[in-house]
Amino acid sequence: TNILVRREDRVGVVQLNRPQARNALNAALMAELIAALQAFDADSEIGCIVITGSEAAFAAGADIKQMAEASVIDMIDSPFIGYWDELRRITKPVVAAVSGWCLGGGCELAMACDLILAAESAVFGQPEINLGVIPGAGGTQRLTLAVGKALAMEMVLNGRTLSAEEALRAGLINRVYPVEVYLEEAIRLANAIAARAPVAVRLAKEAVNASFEMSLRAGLDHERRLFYLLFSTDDQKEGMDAFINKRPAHWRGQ
Ligand code: DAK
Repeated sequence: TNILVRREDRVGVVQLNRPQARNALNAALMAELIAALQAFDADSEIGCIVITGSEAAFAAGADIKQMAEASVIDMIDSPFIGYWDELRRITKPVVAAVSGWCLGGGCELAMACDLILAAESAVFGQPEINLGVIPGAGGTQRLTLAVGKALAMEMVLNGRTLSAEEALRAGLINRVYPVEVYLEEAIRLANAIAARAPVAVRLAKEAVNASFEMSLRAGLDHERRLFYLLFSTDDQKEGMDAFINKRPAHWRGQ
């Protein structure tokens, strides 16, 4: 009831759908979102996933009304936390298509995706400081890695927001489009990724994400092992044969 799910060729599209609350991420929405992402992740017809919101809001953060009276134990015991861990376990690429407000947990959700495409109307921020708290799902970590300490400090300490153009310049997002076409463009990009060799795409995502969590030495070793692993796939033989024989490759995902 809190999301809409559809397919566009080989792309699974999940639309956050709590317009009355600017798509605030309550536990029910997060449960539905994770279930939809896991279903697409397990579906061999799907090669890439898009998460989007409405034109007015991608998501205005975690649901403040649901959190307001919580104790520390309520927060620790809440299934809400676990849903964010599940997000990191999705193996297929996920594209965030962002328009309007993208704040707090909404910005953290977008940053947990692999690519972010935005409408010109998008506004990114971590305004938790205005509520007497700090970001809790990556807003001090992924944001800092993406935009650097100077800008991250202004956003986290003082609630500074970024327009889509500023976010693009800061390296937070991939591309900006007019609001009329941002979702179409996100689905187009997702379909282009979905048309590529499926196993290589998943391992490529894993390797890039590993760079955030490993030393350079360990990351290079990890990358090399994944590279070797791909020589056990039919798609590696197909891709290289197709190049040599000047023909398009036909990927089988095996
Ligand atoms: N939660 C609950 N309701 C929200 C909401 C939110 N985050 N944002 C908006 N709403 C509700 C409003 O209360 C209002 O409801 P009614 O009064 O109509 O019942 C309705 O949506 C429309 O909002 P506005 O009237 O305020 O609409 P405007 O267009 O004037 O303003 C706005 C839109 C997005 C600028 C404004 O609503 C706003 O500032 N919203 C709050 C933004 C915010 O502070 N976000 C950060 C929330 S804290 C964690 C994971 C995640 C998190 C933490 C930990 N772990 C895994 C540990 C995340 C924390 C957060 O995101």
